[in-house]
Amino acid sequence: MEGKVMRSTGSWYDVLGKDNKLYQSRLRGKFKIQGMQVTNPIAVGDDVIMEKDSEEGKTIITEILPRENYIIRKSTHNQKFGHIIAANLDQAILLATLIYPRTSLGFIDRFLVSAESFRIPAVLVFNKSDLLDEELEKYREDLMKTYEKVGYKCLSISAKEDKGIEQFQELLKGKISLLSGHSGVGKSTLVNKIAPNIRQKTSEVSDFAQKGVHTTTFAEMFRLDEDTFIIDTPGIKELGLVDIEDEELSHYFPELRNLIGKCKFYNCTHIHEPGCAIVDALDKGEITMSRYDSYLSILSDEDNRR
Ligand SMILES: Nc1nc2c(ncn2[C@@H]2O[C@H](COP(=O)(O)OP(=O)(O)O)[C@@H](O)[C@H]2O)c(=O)[nH]1
Ligand SMILES: [Mg+2]
Ligand SMILES: [Zn+2]
Repeated sequence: MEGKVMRSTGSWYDVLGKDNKLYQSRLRGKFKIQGMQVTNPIAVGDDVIMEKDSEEGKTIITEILPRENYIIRKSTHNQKFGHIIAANLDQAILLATLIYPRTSLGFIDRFLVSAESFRIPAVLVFNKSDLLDEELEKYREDLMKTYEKVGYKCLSISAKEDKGIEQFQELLKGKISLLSGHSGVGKSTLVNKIAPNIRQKTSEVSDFAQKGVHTTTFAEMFRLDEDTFIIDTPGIKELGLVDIEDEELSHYFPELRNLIGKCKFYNCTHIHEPGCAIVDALDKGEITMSRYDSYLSILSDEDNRR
């Protein structure tokens, strides 16, 4: 029978069968995925084939179906190995806030670059609209325009005051979505609102201000209705930029990608070369400065690309 991995606890997996039943499953013997060195052979979101185990209600996973995409991070223990966070995503949603806490544009752009590199459509959802004064509201509108122009879907909501929740649910409908964002932006509050049966612990603002608190928790997928799933990744602060070469980076900014063939030099880094189409567009105001700043910042920051 075919099923979808909802949760992993190391050696056991919760797999939702095509019969709508949840099975506790484990892998048969050694399981090797070709061409990849990973610490976990199976991740949340994987579609698998399983057989009945001798024990009632338990199954054995015999096969992983090909992945459409996946998010992988370098293992914290062994840099040679990757850890797959989730597979087969329809979209990656970044929940951001402009205040309390403030999500930086650099962080947003890194998230978008990651999603591009994994070939997963990204969506920006700005929460806590109830906290914005007129000036911040205007700033939020400008930001949304910037990102929409580049091609990202954006939404403004207030999980607390029930604003934009229907649009958010519309966004999720029929899809598998990863929900990401800094601690404190309201992920749990939002999930509780749209799926009260899941019930997530929300933290007070003072809790997330503590730095250096390291929590390792597994990604988990929740079913919101028949064909709508949301993946929560507690403890995962950012998707991470894995193995992106300098020359590749501009490909992961859609507005830069469009101009790449137009620079005078084929190996243009878009920093100081004459006849650079990207710097030209920047001068003309066709590219937003903060986006270009993020490009330069990621380029100069080796550590953030592993
Ligand atoms: N004012 C306001 N506060 C919110 C909103 N959404 C969540 N919060 C608060 O932000 C804090 C952190 O929320 P939580 O859901 O735990 O964030 P998480 O760390 O992303 O899961 C809690 O005190 C929530 O009540 C919102 O839309 N407006
Ligand atoms: Mg939370
Ligand atoms: Zn250039």
